[in-house]
Amino acid sequence: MSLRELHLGLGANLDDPASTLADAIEAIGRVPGWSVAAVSPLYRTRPVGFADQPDFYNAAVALRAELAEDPAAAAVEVLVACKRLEALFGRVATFRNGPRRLDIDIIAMGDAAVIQPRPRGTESDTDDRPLVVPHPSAQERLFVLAPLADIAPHLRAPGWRGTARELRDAQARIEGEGAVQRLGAWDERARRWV
Ligand code: PH2
Ligand code: MG
Ligand code: MG
Repeated sequence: MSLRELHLGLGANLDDPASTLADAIEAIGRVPGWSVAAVSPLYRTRPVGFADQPDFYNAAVALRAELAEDPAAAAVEVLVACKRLEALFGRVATFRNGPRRLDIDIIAMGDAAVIQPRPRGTESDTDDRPLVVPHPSAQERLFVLAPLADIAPHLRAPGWRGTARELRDAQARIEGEGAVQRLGAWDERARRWV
């Protein structure tokens, strides 16, 4: 086992997304061996990939997680935990980029770079893409980069063209400032965004 830095992206756009995400962060912190190091502000974001659905709420969290020594095994462990939490929060399979109660994605896992078939039962909703860490689309998604840059501005995951802050600034110019809107900061005591 080894202690790894882990950055997760959270998204939701059904029912009460802000409550779901706050409760999900609580649950993430209760995964054995994981501890939450930082929680980003909450953002309301324009849907990417499939426009005709409610706005998303997005956030990012930084964790220290006790995980397998082998990076691929560690990534699979994280994936399994994230999928279990998504199911616990009532996620049902729809279609790629479609609406969901809770999505938890691995954005980056320290200096690990992994491409690994997904274990049975954790395949994505509609296709059989492998598990890829760092997340293959993170660099092109302001809804990932904006909250991430708030908690990890200097993070530069393997293969990235720049730091989280540089990528966010570049992507904000592409998507336009209206693509994401910061709603509030995480209040550690209230365990909510305020
Ligand atoms: N997640 C997607 C597809 N599109 N758009 C926004 N704004 N936020 C998301 O979290 C999101 C999305 C697939 O996971
Ligand atoms: Mg996602
Ligand atoms: Mg996902």
